[in-house]
Amino acid sequence: MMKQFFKGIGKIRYEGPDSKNPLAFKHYRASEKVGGKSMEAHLRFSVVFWHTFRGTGSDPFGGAVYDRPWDEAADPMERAEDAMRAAFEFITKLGTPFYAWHDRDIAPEADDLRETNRRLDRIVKLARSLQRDAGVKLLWGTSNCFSHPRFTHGAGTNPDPHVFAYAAAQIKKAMECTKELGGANYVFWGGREGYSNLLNTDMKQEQDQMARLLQMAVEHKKKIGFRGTLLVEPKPKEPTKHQYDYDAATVLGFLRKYGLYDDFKLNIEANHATLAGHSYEHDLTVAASEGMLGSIDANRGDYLLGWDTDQFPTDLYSTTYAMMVILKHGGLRRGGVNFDAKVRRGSFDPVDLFHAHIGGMDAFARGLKIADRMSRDGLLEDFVSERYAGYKRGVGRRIMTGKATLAELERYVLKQGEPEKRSGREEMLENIVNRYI
Ligand code: XLS
Ligand code: NI
Ligand code: NI
Repeated sequence: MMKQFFKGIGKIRYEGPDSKNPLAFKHYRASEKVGGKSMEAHLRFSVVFWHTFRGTGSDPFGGAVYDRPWDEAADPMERAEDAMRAAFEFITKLGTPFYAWHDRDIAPEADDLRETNRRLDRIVKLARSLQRDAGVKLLWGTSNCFSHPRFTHGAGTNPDPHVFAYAAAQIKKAMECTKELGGANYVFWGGREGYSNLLNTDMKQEQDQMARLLQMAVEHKKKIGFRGTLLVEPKPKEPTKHQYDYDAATVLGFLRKYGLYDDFKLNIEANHATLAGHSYEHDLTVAASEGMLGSIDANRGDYLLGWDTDQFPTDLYSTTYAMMVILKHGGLRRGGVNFDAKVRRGSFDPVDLFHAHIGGMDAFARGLKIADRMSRDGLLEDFVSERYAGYKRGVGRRIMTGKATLAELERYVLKQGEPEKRSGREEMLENIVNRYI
């Protein structure tokens, strides 16, 4: 008899916007076509292993509050297997096509690396058969090089090359496991790749080290024939005071500087963008307008709190603006909408995990539909292209094609005088968006 971890909860179905059933989708219908493509193919939803199956509800003021039925066994490997089975029961009932993990979420670390890797192999084998049975795929794997005490001063940016070597070994193995499970991407989030005090830090040395680690990862990817995309996930702070991968623009500059630009794309997370003082759509636009948007971590921060609260995304403006950027730049391709989000400490029942994901999926489904309608009507696009149309002709064209000089433009102004004032029409445009929402 297979253990059941979410007893009494069946497959989550689409019941439409009028349904009052909290365990039904009101807007997300996997097979429904939006602009010629199914919602499932547009959104490529993914459940994260860490928050959903390894989260305990702990915070700086108190320990674990979730009593998860998959965490009951005495043996840590039996707990790991139970958690993996619970994950697949959950994902199958919810109906997302993808999931994502850190190495240490799926298999607990042992006393030495050899045994730790053996544990990983055992769990990867189980995951492989569960993936096959459920038809669920791995959106990305990643390595947790930030929780263990050895990474207190960073992983790739650690002043001690022995720690660097440990991170390298971990990444090697995690990338191989990701390949084994057919992962579509592999993510680098540099949890402690930053500093807390400049007095003990050689910033340039640390960034050179980080680049070396990423260069080695590119080499290893080629060596083992891993076909997924390598992604860097920017975040400005937390846990360190200052993280080197501050935001999308900073990471793009870093990748360019170190010759890594063609081998990576970005994974953009909402709450990280807002911690950096940007909106989600800002960082998505920075990445997407260069063709560097690889995937997205979907969540939401709290504007009244200054940390990474990782709440589930329910704000329709945010999901709409995000989907506008994504549709405009041709979709998520190999990426997905990955719920890097957790239920609140007080939401400790397993059913809360369903409510949270259903809400996030519905919010993105609505964002997708609204963004698709807006883009088909084209009002906003037309406004923007008209706003810059001057650069397609006359003096604007000469500027953009490199023909104009400062002297020529001086003559132009002397002849033409003052430019005409033109409103940016922000309020009108916001009202247009509201009409669709
Ligand atoms: C933490 C990050 C992390 C990455 C994966 O803030 O969002 O969860 O997505 O390491
Ligand atoms: Ni985060
Ligand atoms: Ni994330």
